Amino acid sequence: MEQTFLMVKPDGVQRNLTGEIVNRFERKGFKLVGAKLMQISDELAKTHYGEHEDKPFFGELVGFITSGPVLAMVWEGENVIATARNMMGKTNPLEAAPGTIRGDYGVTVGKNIIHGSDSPESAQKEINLFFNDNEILSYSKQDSEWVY
Ligand code: RTP
Ligand code: MG
Repeated sequence: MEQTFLMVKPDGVQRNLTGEIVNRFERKGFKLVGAKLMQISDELAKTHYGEHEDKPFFGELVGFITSGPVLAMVWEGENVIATARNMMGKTNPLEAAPGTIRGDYGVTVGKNIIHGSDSPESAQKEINLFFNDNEILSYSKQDSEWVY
């Protein structure tokens, strides 16, 4: 089953939005299979956001993501990668639709509450970067085909 890496960024943790965000993905029907509250090191942040290293906002991005605890998570379900991106909304909260996480709670692009993998390749890479194999659990919730 498809898995994605989602992370409540430091602003989401500071603003007490972690429960709200977990709630949205649970209610949507996805399954939480890994989670940890952690403070990201400079090295991990630079690897995670490596694709942006030449961008003018890279320093600010790394500084922010390492500034406080984040909730790193692995979620599982059919099409969870693309669906989670839709539920997050556009990168810039100004353009994110109401009803999305960034549309409902974000204001500025630099502090947009949540990260989510943008493709199957980045999901695999990011899950491996943040989690050991034994930190991702395999379990069933209900004997049903439509509950992931
Ligand atoms: P993320 O990787 O955090 O899930 O966000 P994303 O895919 O929607 O956006 P991406 O293009 O990967 O950008 C990564 C993060 O960099 C910050 N950013 N700042 N100041 C700026 O113009 C700017 N542009 C991007 C955002 O916090 C974005 O989430
Ligand atoms: Mg991205």
